[in-house]
Amino acid sequence: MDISNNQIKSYKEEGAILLRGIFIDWVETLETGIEKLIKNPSPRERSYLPEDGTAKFFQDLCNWNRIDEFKDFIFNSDIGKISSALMASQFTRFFHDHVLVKEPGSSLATPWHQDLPYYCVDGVQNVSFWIPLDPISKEISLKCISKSHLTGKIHRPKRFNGNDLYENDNSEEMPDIENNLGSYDILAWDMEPGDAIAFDFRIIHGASANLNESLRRRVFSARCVGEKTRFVDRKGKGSPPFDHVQLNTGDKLDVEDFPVVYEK
Ligand SMILES: O=C(O)CCC(=O)C(=O)O
Repeated sequence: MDISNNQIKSYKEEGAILLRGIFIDWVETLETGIEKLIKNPSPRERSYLPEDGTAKFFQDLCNWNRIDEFKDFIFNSDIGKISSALMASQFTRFFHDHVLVKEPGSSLATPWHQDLPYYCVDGVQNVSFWIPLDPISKEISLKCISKSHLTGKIHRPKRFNGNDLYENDNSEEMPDIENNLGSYDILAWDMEPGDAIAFDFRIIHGASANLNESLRRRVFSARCVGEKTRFVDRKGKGSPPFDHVQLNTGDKLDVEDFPVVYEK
C-alpha cells in the first residue's frame, strides 16, 4: 500500500494521521504474536494492576527477535516502506515494538506524554504506528494533540507512578491537559482492527481507560527511525532500556538491535 503526498503532508503538519486498513492483512499474525507474548512475557514486561481491582494493563517491549509473528510483521509488511515515505528517509530502521493490552474494564488511563524523551534516539525522522487489533471507539483510542510535535518543547518524562524518569531533570512539566481538554485540538478516531495511527515521537499523546467491560483493547505499537536519526545517551534508564547497546551520543544506530527493514 502506498502513502499519498497529502498523507505525508498531514503527517508533517499535524504530527499524527489515521491510516485506514493499512495493516488489515496482518491482524491475525499480530493477534497470535500477542497471545504468545502474554503467555511468555519478557523480563521487560511492565504491566499494571489497577488499585481498584479492575483488569490488568499488560505491557511488554522489544520482542520482535523472539516472537516470530512480530519479526514477520516488521520485515515483511509495508511498515518499512510506509515509514520511509512518512519520514522522508532513504531507509527505515526498526526501533522497537511495544504491546499494550488493556483488558476489559481496566481503569488505567495512559497519561499525556511525549515518547522522545524516553528513547535513546534523537532526530525528527521517526514514526510510531499504533495498531489496534480490536474495534475501538475514539473515546478509548489513542489521542494526540495536533501540531504539538512542532513546539520545540520536550516535557519532563515521568514514570507511570508520577515520579520523574531521570534525576535532576529541569525540563518543563507537562501542562494539565486532562482538566483543560477544551483548550487543545485533539486528534482521535474510531478505529477497526488493522487501522493504524502514525504519530511522531515528539507529539503529546495519551489514552483513556478501557471502561468497556466486554472488549479487550489489544494494541501493537511499532516504532521506526530514519537515516538521520542518531543515538543519544540521556544519562538515565530510559524506556525501553537499551543499556546493553554500546553506542555514544551522535552515533548512527548501526547495531543489530535496530535492523534496517526497508531501503528505497
Ligand atoms: O496504548 C496506550 O495506552 C498508549 C500508547 C502509547 O503511549 C504509545 O504507543 O506510545
